Amino acid sequence: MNSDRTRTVAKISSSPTARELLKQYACGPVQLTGASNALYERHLMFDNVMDPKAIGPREQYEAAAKSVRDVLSQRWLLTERTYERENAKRIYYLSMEFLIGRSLANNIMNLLLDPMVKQAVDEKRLDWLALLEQEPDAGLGNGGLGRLAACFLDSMATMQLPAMGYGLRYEYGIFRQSIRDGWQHEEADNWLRRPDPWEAARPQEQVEVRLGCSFEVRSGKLAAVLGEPSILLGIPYDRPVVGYGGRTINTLRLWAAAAPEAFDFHEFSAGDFVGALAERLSAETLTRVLYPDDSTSMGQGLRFVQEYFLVACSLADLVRRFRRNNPDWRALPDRAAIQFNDTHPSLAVAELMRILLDEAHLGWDEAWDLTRRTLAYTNHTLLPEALEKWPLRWFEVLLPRQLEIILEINRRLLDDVRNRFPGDEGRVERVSLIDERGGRKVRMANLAIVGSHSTNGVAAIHSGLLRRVTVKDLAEMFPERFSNKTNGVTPRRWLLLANPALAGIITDAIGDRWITDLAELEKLKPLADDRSFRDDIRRAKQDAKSRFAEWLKSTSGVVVDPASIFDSQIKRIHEYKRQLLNGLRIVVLYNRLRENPDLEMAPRTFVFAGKAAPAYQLAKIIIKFLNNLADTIDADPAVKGRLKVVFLPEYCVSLAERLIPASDVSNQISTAGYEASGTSNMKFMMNGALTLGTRDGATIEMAEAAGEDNFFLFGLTAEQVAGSRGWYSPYWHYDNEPETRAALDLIFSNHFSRYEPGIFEPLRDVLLTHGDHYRHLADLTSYLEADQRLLDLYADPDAWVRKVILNVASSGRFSSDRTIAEYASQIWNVQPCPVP
Ligand code: 26Q
Repeated sequence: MNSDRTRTVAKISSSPTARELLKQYACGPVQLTGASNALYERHLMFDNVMDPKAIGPREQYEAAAKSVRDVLSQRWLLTERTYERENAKRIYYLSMEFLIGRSLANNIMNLLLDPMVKQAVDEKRLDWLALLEQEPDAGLGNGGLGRLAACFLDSMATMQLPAMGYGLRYEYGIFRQSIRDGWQHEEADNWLRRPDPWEAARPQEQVEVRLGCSFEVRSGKLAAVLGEPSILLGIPYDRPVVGYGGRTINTLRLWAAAAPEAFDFHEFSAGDFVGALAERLSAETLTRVLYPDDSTSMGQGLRFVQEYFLVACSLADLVRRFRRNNPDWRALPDRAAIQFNDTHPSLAVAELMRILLDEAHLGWDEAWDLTRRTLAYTNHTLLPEALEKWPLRWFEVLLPRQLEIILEINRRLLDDVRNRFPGDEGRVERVSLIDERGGRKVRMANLAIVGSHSTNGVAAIHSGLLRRVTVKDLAEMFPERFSNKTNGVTPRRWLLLANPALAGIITDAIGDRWITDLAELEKLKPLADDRSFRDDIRRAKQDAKSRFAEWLKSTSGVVVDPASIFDSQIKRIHEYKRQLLNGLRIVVLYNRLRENPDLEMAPRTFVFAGKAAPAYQLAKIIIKFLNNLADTIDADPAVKGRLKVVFLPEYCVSLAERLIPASDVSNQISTAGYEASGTSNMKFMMNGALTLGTRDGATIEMAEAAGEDNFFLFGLTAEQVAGSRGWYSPYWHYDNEPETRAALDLIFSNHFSRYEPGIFEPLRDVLLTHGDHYRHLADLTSYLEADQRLLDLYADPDAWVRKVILNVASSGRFSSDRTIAEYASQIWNVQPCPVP
């Protein structure tokens, strides 16, 4: 087992004995019962569960996970019983994505079981790291939005909030990425091939979902059969969400689709055995696979059905729970706060109205009031082309009743607009829930804003732009509904678990309260002037870099120099995130070294990782470009040992946990105004990387917190980007900036595509011919200047580590605990409900 981590956590948990710890997990004050004692005996760190000599690492992993699951199971039940008994107001977090990653080490840490596990691992001489590697990442998300949902679950459980996550149990998560000849290839992520010890099926709590049509699979595509209403089953699979300290264990409930009967006996007796089974098959297709974030090419019908399925299952489930203790429907907003993670679950506006009208038999006004007071919406994107719109036709076929309700909501809304702004038909057209241009479509963001009491953005700049630009007219009508909730990340996974060495140093210096109150990190500020503390921090970073280099070599054969600067950019590949700008920076540095071999420049390793949506051709070319850049630089003796570029395949939560602690520099270089928040920026800051970034998303607030002197900001502001739309020409930069021109000429001379001439011509289109929409060339020079300032600082190791410490010390605000505290008090009006 990782000895660093053991040391840290043993200290943090003030070393309660193993038996004391286990008592806590046997229900509350009750003594260990006979049954739990037996469990304790049987599973006390997998005693009889395995003979390490006889079984392989996968079996060892399963045994360890099952032991941990047994330890938490009573506490899990008690948490639910407590909420039920207290009739507590609950948070329901609805999300199409939960990017969880691995659970074993995280659950052990949050349960404070490390000392016991370490003991067992030592006694049994287990290869703990190999065992941990057996767990597949639960990759049920694309990126930031899905990972945010997972961080929020951790914070809500840690803060003892009565919360439940609702999502879909995809059989295949985000595709797995491999790189061949520099190109991305996608493979299926069959993460449930082996049984998952963290999930508990609850078939007795299944729900029915009614649809206005039936489906068949025709040549691999789902086709609606009109006029034949059908029923699907939602089967819940629950996963424990362990709060830090192990007192609260909340639930993430994921729905799997199934057909109502194993066979349709009617058809069976008529001899159509295969037809009956095929129906079952098509029902299960629904939750088969996560849609890759392909914000620009929407319009897949199956995704629409998935979204409704999540909404229908979750509302049926939570309404049933509400009705058990609440005879009066009017108490709904006092018992439930439902948060939408983007518009993906916003069909819930219509579905909740349907339940209140048709099942509770309330009048429209009362149903509308309850619906709005229960629901809240978080927006994660400003790109107009990424705002969800679904064809009206699909509603007619699949959800006719919900469509009727949406049209009635719209009729009342537009009446209101015409009353308040007489004669302003332009405004009527803009706020309408229906986009009448082209085929009629329902605007899901408008539906979510109108049908809820709260709309928030995820960083100050983003919330401002949302209000002032993207949905200006709605914000003018309902100003009190709009607010900002700047994102955060959980310091348990992203610091304590991912970086035990740094976590240990921090705890030695200021105690362990930072784990649940990250603002405590402020206390590190004076230590920036403490020589021995600076040495400790430097050593921790150096060790993390060496560990990463060893891991990389042993898993891929790639060799990086831990004495070089590790400069990372890891995120989905997208034009607005500007991996291309980073690539251009590297080409300029490469040219400088080729032209002037004596140039003094600290050795650098540039690391990229990220997936491109399978249909996003240009993003795939960017990946190819970065890989060719890496190969060309490797093969060029002129820069050997000075520049190294690495593209790591299969970016995922587990890779981020390895790479972030080892990074010196974090690149957050989106075109200003386009990145809603960013969250990896926060993880890097907590782990002692310095940020090279644009004034975008939460990076702006990070720089404010750390002081701009301790940050490396560059580039156009969002206002300047917007203001340049009329007149900007990338050719000006090409014509007037020699380094920019030389970099582009080198790319277009096929220097990086010697054997594949012309493959990077699409980059010429993007950067020059088509006007450089994302302003790469406009920001390249100031990027290089900021980069130089960073290199100058690196030359003074003391000054560098000072800034590192000030950054870590200023990162407290970016804990998801702070974010959740704001949602809880300002949107949800919920209080903690401690489990005794
Ligand atoms: C929509 C319809 C059909 C298919 C896919 C989608 C889809 C799926 C995922 C659309 C968008 C997403 C994901 C968006 C996302 O991750 N946004 C990021 O959210 C983070 C958390 O708030 C922010 O930090 C990032 O800035 C933002 O890009």
